[in-house]
Amino acid sequence: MAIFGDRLTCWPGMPVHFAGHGGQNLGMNIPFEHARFLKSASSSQDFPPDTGAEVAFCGRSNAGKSSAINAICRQNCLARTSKTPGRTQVVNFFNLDSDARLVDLPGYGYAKAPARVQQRWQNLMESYLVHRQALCGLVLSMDIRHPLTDIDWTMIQWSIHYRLPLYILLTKADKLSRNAMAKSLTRVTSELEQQGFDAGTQIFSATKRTGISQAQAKISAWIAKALMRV
Ligand SMILES: Nc1nc2c(ncn2[C@@H]2O[C@H](COP(=O)(O)OP(=O)(O)O)[C@@H](O)[C@H]2O)c(=O)[nH]1
Ligand SMILES: [Mg+2]
Repeated sequence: MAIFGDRLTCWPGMPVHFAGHGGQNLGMNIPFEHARFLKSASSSQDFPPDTGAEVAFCGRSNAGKSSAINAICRQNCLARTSKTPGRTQVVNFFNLDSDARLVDLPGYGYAKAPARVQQRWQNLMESYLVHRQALCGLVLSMDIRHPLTDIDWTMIQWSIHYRLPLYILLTKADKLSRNAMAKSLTRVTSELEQQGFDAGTQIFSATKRTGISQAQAKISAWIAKALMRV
């Protein structure tokens, strides 16, 4: 079984903990730009200790999850991006603070992957999403040109089932005109409403740096809320 050493080529240094910057004091001022790679895990045994608060990014392969993490942290090479769908078979953890992390989950929905690879992906996702106590919110990235595929709906339903707050990024917005962008946002929002799902949705572009502050605000609010409960 090939385990892809995602993002290691980009790693500029050792993981950093920010002394004197405990999660309880994070409030809305999470130092996204200081985010550092913590570790890659190819099985649940390798996950870091299940403490503090984590926000995980999920979505189809190639939807722009890793690019979104980089843009939100205002770094170019924090999470490794790829033009080849489905290469990532690990869960990547990034420290925002000693108590707060972002997590880049492996992508789903790549048709060419052999069944055993897909099964392994599913096991890894389940071992993370079902059991992870620190998980306080799920960010679902969907290409704004192809939103709400069947597997996206599965993730949405799953987030409800496991009571995970969900937030949606409509990524690669730079690929559409303003008008088409607005139409896609309206369509997604109303389809979610019709189906009875209450998930915030926003337009996002890593390339044009659109929607970064809005996404940061959502993530910060989730983390602040989760850490106050601890
Ligand atoms: N035009 C454009 N391309 C993007 C954007 N975000 C990601 N991409 C490209 O989409 C591909 C997949 O991105 P990546 O972040 O690796 O997707 P992931 O598989 O979901 O992590 C890469 O070639 C990125 O350069 C964006 O906002 N605009
Ligand atoms: Mg990725």
